Amino acid sequence: MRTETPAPVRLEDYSPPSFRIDTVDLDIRLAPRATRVAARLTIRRAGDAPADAPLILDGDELTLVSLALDGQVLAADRYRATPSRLEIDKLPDGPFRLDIETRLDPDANTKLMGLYRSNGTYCTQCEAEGFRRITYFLDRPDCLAVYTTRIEARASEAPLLLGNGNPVEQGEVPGTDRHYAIWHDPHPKPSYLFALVAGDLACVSDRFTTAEGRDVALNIYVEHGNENHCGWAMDSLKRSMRWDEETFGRCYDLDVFNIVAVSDFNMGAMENKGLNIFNDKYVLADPDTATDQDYAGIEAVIAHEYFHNWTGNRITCRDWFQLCLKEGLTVFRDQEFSADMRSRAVKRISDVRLLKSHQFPEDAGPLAHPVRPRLYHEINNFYTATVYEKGAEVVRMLKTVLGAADFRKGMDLFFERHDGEATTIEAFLACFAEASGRDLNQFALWYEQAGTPSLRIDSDYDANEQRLTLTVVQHTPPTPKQSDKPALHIPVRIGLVGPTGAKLSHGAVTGAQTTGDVVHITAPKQKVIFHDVADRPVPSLLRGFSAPVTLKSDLGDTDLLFLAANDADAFNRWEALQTVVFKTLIAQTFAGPRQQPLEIDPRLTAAIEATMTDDTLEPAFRALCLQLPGEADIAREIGSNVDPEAIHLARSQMRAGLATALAPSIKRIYDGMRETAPYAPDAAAAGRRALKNVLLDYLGHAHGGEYDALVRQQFDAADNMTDRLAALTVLVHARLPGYEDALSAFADRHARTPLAMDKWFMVQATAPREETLAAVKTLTAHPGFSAANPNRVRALIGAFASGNQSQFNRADGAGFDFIADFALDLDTRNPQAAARLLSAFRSWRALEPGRRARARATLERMAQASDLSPDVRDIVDRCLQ
Ligand code: B3K
Ligand code: ZN
Repeated sequence: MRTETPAPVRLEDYSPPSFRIDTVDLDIRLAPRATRVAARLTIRRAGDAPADAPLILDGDELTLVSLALDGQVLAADRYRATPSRLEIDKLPDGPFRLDIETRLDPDANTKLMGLYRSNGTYCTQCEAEGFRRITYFLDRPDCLAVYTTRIEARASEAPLLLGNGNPVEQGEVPGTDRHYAIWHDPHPKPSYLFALVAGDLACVSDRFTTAEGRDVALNIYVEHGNENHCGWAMDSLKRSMRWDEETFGRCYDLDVFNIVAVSDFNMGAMENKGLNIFNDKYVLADPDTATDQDYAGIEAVIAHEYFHNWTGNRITCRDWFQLCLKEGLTVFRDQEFSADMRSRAVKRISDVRLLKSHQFPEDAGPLAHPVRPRLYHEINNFYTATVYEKGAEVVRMLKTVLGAADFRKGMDLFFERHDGEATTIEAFLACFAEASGRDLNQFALWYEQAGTPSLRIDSDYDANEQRLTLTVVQHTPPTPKQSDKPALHIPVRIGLVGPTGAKLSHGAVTGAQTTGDVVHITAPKQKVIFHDVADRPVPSLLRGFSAPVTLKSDLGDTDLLFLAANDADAFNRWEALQTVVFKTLIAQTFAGPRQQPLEIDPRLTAAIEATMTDDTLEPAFRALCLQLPGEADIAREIGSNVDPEAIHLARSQMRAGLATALAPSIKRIYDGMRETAPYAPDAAAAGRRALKNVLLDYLGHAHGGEYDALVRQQFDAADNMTDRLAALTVLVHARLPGYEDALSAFADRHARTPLAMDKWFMVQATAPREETLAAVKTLTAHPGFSAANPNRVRALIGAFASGNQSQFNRADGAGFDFIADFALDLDTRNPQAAARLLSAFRSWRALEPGRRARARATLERMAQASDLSPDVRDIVDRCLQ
């Protein structure tokens, strides 16, 4: 019997709360199985609320111990309490004081929401709706209160007691083995930003003086023994703090900033006010256990959470539909930070790759939703690539539309006008409209319409008239609950490249508004004319990926390869080459396995070789150009009737073909990228390793096995995880001689470092081979694996489901069944993690009929299961809709 689907929450039903909670005083007495939470709330009725409206507080699996109003115990007939709700009638207008005592069992909390223990450390996660698992509350983001938190625990069990804000007092509890600390956060905040940590942790400290002259203590807390692995995170934090001052004029606003790394955490990190809690994956790094990608990830996530202090915390969301107000904007800010710290072009290409591989498939499948959704069943399922990554693209477009100066004016106005408030996308956009004097009504549709718009651009050059005419057609495909969609305001950056490869100038542009090189496309179909163009140009369209659309143009391979070699816009050089590579891969996929060896257009091979050997280009950029699109990317471009096995074969053949054809130059560049200096995580050194390792992947897959020993040699000699893991991946995925020994050697070396062992699980789970499913099943019994730890689940099970297209989508359906069964079991303990795992099914409708039928059967089987969590129910139902 299937479980009931609860009623959805709708944006149009928003109404402000009937009561205000001004202050929250918490007294939390920690014990592993019986924690006691005494909450004292100062409440008053909202000015416009009806006098007889009851107070309805949210709860989730709570046990009420006692309840008092203004110091008087409340009679049982004055309230109704269930684990999920506390309702009190006949309350005065106030202000009045409510004392609520609840009892919790942190050890039994396997959902990792609310208060729980990770490796003996008490910690919390309250976003989105976890505070209601600690005490009854108006657990909604528009209820802002000032919090004071007293935390008490056994001194031996938890010598460290951390809360939000600034420390006020600490001491012993006389006559007991317990101690306490009091924290006060002067900034009103919503309950989702509440946090506490208590445990026995090591601390790494530093200081930062803000531009306003505030001296801030910075602390990073980690498990004992990890103190030496926090240097990069601390460095990233200080750089983030300075950058936000310089770029957005935003200073930190408390005397302490604490970061705690825990090993059991459902996501990357959490921006709780003054007390950020992190998945240890985004804090701990040393060259032996973390890759360059990990270093970059730490820098980005530390920055992201820090930037939330202004975009999210000081200005928060009115309701959860406005999630992109804080997430899209903060992702945009962290992307800009990383671009300034590293190479802007490389960062942009990496971000667009991520957007296309994660967000585009989401937008094209049954889980598609607008950047600002209008309806949800389970808010935790809306922390998506659409809200985060597409949300960031919309903010970037806003900057492109307005120009940097007006964008900054709009941001300043937003900070000035809404500081201390819980607000909306409309209020955000109004600041930019006002600061720039522009009408943003059409632009606002980006927040409302789901689906990736397609843009078709055909060009026609008239030599007599010296005119280039671009015919631009836009269309946004239908998505669940949205069929017809009006035209969007799409900013398209365009440059004209002349026959020599140099910029070609032009006169007036008619048929569209322009600002600088940005052409504003606003109608379903537009003819844009560039006048006074002296030579036939090759148009470089959508430079820098100025809008999140799928672009199709009439540029042929000759023009694309010309752009790949000459475009002044690095993003478009990469994109042009990718477009030709995609065409080859797709043609090969449809040609079928018999066409072997694959015919690669010699002009493409030459272009790839030219990029690889051009040492005027950054190595990191060359690495990105050489990396073939992933199998899921090829599937996305094909769009329907996808055969993942054929895609895998086509991609393997192309890699082997290029490797064999270019082996001597690949080997020469590989040798040139070998490092003699000790490991450093900076962008330049990481770029050289990236190029070297993409070349190693080619060599390891060249016909004839000539380079097998080289791969093994790199594995044995590596003095850092980036090089070691790259070599291990080639050894295992290509099944080169000695791959099993290499796996054992890796496991021996890293057995005591779970984050390094995650890479060992991941390499095996992503091997594109028939045997992988059985291997993954066996690995679930490995002592280093634990289904209770989200990082382990992601490394083994998540990597198989989302990172191994040919094996998850096996023709016999066994991949689907394995993931479904694993998720159903996980759902009984950690619904959020289970729901996230099931997002691997988001593209099932695009599969060829046989696999599609298997996927449907598996989803239908899940839908029939009883006792599904709301999280999993929501994903399964939407996948099937
Ligand atoms: N705001 C958190 C994410 C919370 C997810 C809740 N299911 C981390 C971040 O985006 O910075
Ligand atoms: Zn965020």
